[in-house]
Amino acid sequence: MSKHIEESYALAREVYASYGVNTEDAMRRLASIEISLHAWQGDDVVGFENINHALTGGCQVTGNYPGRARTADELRADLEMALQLLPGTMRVCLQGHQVDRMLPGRDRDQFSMDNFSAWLAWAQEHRLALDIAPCFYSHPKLDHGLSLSHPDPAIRRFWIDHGKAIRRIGAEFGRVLGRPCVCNFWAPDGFKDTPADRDFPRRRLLAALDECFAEEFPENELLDAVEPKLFGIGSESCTIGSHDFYLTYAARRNKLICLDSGHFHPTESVADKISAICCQQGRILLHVSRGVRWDSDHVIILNDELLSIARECVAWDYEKQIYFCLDFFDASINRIAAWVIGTRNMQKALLCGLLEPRQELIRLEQEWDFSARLALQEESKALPWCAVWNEFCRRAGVPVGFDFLPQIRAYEQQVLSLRG
Ligand code: RNT
Ligand code: ZN
Repeated sequence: MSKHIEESYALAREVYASYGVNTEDAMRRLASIEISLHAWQGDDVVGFENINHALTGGCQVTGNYPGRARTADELRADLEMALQLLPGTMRVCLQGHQVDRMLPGRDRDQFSMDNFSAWLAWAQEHRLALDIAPCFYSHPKLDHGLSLSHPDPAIRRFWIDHGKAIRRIGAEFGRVLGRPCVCNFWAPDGFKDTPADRDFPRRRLLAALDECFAEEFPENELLDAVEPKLFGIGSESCTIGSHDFYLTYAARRNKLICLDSGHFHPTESVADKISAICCQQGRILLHVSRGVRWDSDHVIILNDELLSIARECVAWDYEKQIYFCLDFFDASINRIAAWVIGTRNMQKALLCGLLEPRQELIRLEQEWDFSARLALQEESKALPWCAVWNEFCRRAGVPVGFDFLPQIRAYEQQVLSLRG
C-alpha cells in the first residue's frame, strides 16, 4: 500500500511540475498552516458547568449519537483520538463554558485559570496551542435574547465581566504555551421582530466591547476577534453584531474580524471577502462551517465553497494573516468522525489551493485570454491532488484515505459506547 502511495506521488509530482507547481513546497506550506480544532463538536456545545443550561442563542445541535463527552476529561480523550488521525499542525479551541472544574459560588463572570488549569496542563503535555471564546449564550443571564447589549446595566456587567475573564484566561494560555491565543467574541444579541430602536443596543454593545477589551495584552499572548452574523434563530429581524457593525469595529480597534461561512446570505461569497480584508492589512479569523439552508453548522465537505475559501487563503500568501478555526457540530454521527472528516476536508481544500497552477492562470489572465483561463481552471480540477494528499498523510504518519475509520470504530466500541 505504502509503495503505491509513493509511486503515485512520484507521478503526480511530475504532472504538477509540468504545470509549474512544486508539490514539495505545497506540502511544506500545508504542514505549516495551523488549524484550530473546535472542542465544542465533542460535547454538543453543552459545556461542563454541570448546570445543564439549555442551548440558547440560536445555535442548535441535532442528533443523539451515543458518546457525547460529558466531562472535560472525556473531551480531552476524544480530542486526543481525533488528533492522532490528523496530519499537519493542530491547535484546540475552547468555548468559555468548557471549564474543567466549577468552583463553588463562581459563575461565568468570575471564571479564572482555576477553572481551566487542567486544559493548560494538557495543552503543555501535548504541545498544543489553545484558543478560546467567551460563551454569551446558554445561560439565564441571556435575557430577551440580549447579553452585552442588554439595557439592564447589571446584566451587561455580568457579560462584560465574563468577556474580560475569558480574555485573561486566553492571555495566560498564550503566555504559558508560547503561542498567541485567539479569543473570539460572538454574542447572539438580536431581535426576532422589527425593533423600534436598532441604534441604542448597538451603542451599548460598542461600549461593552470597549470595556471588555480595555485591558491590554501583548499580541504574542492574545489576539482578539469579533464575529458577526447576518441573522439567527430568534434574531431574524435584527442582529446587533451585524457584519457592518463588526467589520467597522475590527478596523477601528485593530481586532481580527471572524468570518463564519454560515453567517452570510447563501449567495454571498466568503472567499471573495478574504483579499478585500487582507489587502488592507486586516487579519481574519475563519470559522469554517457549512450551512444547509441556514447556519446549520453541518460538517464541512469538499465542496466548491470550501475549495474557493481555501484557495483565496493561500493564493496570495495570506495564510499567515488568517487564523483557521472550524465551527461545525453534528450529533447525528460519531463526533470524532465528524472532527476528522471535516478537518481533513479543510486540509484537502488548502492543498488543492496550494497545487493550483497559479502562475500559468495569472499569465493567461494578463494576456486577456479568458478562454484559456477557464479551460485551465477546469482542467486543473482533475489533476492528481489526491496522490499528494495521500503522500502528505503517509509522511505525517496518519492513516491514508478511508483507513482512519477503523480506529474510530474501535474507540467507539471501547470508549464511546460505554458512556450513558
Ligand atoms: C454562532 C457562531 C459561534 C458558535 C460557537 C459555538 O452562530 O458561529 O461561533 O458556533 O459559539
Ligand atoms: Zn462561528
